[in-house]
Amino acid sequence: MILLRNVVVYSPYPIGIRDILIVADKIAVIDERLIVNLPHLKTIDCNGKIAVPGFIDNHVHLLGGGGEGGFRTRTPELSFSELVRSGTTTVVGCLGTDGVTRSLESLYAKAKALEEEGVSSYIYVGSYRVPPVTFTGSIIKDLVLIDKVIGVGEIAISDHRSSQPTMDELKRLVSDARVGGMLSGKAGLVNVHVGDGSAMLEPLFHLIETTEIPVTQFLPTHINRNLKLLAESAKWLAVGGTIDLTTSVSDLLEKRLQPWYIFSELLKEGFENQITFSSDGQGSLPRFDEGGSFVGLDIGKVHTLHEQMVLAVKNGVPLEKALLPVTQNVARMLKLNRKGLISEGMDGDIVLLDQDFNIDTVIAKGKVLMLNKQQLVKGTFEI
Ligand code: FWO
Ligand code: ZN
Repeated sequence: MILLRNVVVYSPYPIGIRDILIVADKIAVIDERLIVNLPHLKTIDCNGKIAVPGFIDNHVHLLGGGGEGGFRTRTPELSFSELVRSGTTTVVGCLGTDGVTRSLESLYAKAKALEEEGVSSYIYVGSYRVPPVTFTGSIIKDLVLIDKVIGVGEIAISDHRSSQPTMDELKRLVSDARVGGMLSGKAGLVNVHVGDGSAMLEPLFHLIETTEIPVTQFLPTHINRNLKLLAESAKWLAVGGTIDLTTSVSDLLEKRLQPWYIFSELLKEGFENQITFSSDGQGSLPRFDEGGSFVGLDIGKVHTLHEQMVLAVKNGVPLEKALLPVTQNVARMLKLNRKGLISEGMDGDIVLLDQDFNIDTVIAKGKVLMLNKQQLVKGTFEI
């Protein structure tokens, strides 16, 4: 049992200074002044600290990804500590371009390992390609029978590395994801990797126009990869769609493509509930020099999720708004009903930020993983 004393709570909405009692893995009580007299109570004095929901990263290559420049460019797998230090308490794992040397079975085992080590984890089935790789041969069966599976992705469109899926193939895939989601009470979300190709979001518009499938079944990602795609996404927002912005972008990337900046602009137009951030952690990212020439590959970093949220705040976005793309909006898209909110009955996933919004303390499923900037729990084989 953990008692957080005198903490400024952003649920993400500001609810004032509160005491928060966490019992086992849940937030049990939130009140102005709690008198608790129980054995085994761990009290954390939170004076001057801000409690926010643990961050949810909806697109991470848990096993590593890449390989697009040959075997040596396969990227390494994620360590548990990187998640803890990023304040990320819920993660969704995916395969990427490579659905051959990376398997769903390994992805599942990695997600299970991270869960055992202390965070919440889920996975998407599929890779870039259609028909998708699955566990059972069927997206519907995977969603219904395998707890960790909450959707499909990252399915590539408008990209030279995609499988050039036909509209009929995409229709069947999305329909399976939707029905599998309905039958299992999960989101059945389709996470769509959008490349630099000129078709941009065209296949997705076609899908929602020619089927009964709602726009909320999709989460297109990497929307901030170029200005044309970003401009095109205004239409997607206008029909009620949500867009995902990749936070593992170079500092050199121009301001107009930085997630924090896009969010601050779209906030003014009232789209704050239709934007999510994800890190693309451990995925491979092409790197360019100041002149724009390709110089190699970088690796996506999960800590960029928190960084972009903080950049939004430091550039004038209220904290309660800046938190939306990394907490509540993601939980809604993924139908994670006990995540993304500090409220009684929700999972005990809380991050304490210091006055400068640095990560100070991380609690996941009621377990303290980091306290006063000291990491308490490490991955199994980490020193
Ligand atoms: C993006 C992940 C890309 C992998 O287009 O999609 O390559 O499997 O590791 N990364 N293919 C990165 C841009 C958004 C910058 C991936 C990658
Ligand atoms: Zn991608």
